[in-house]
Amino acid sequence: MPELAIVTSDIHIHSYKAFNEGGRRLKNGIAYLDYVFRLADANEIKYILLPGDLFDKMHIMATSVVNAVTACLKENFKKYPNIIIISVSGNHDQSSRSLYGEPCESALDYLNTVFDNFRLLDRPVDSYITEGGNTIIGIRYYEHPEHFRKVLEEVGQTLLKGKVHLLIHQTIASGLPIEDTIEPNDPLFDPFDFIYNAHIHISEQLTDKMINIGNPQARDAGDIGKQKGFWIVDLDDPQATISFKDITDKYPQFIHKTVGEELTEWESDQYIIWVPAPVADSVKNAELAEKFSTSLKPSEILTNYCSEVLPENELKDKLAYGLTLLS
Ligand SMILES: [Mn+2]
Repeated sequence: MPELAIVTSDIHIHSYKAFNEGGRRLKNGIAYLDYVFRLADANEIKYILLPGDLFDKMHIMATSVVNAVTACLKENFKKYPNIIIISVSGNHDQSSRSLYGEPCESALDYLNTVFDNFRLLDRPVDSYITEGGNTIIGIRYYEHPEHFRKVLEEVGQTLLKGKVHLLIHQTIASGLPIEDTIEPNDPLFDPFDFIYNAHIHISEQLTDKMINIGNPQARDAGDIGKQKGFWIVDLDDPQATISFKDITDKYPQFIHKTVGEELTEWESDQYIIWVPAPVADSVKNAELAEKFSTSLKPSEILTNYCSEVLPENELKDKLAYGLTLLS
């Protein structure tokens, strides 16, 4: 029997004020949690690995969010008593600074306290041994790269059983103009069989044994054009089995629409960012904008272009030749 796990992170459940018609932002976050449990149960998957940012607002949590997440987990753990969530805290779960050698307050602490099947591995000594004898170990989000490296080095020196799976929450392969915490192929990762990194909202396989998990639902305009989903892995053979499940279309996506444009049925269910219609700054520009609008056919744009730039005696021949190139 393979020992399967779902790997998901950065759900960022919150009662966002924007794009929140009918309270749908919080509802969608809870719907995703429910979906993960159902999927796990239907596929005999025992473990849900969730390295952080279950929540979004860590300092003052909305009552509606605390209540909804607690009720959702209570119901699902009761319905599916074999399923276990294994987690570490992300920066969005933490309400105090996360520094080396100091405790850190996390919103996930209460879930760890309330639910036997919610295991928080914020202290690396809390490693979890699966039924099949594999080890799950975690490092919570650390604010400073050197603090993270220190803990990573310590964890790597402990003797661990079976395949060793490391859950982390750091800036790795971000592609952003900020300094990453660590390189994916750093030798400090050598002691681990597979590394699952949260925090970056782009799903990507970084090396043979490391992924950026990515977020399962669009959270903001930064998610436009990016695949959203989660991963499934066999803990006995992670490198050969890790696979991404694309659910981009399952929940609303952010889309741009021009003010005044009509919405299709699909569009009306999305998170719509309305952008102003382009305004021409003179009559001449308005005419040009109309002649070269992207809503025109290529042949129309070419005809308008040739009429604009060619002397009259050359127009007919050159335009005719140009049109043959388009077909
Ligand atoms: Mn994060």
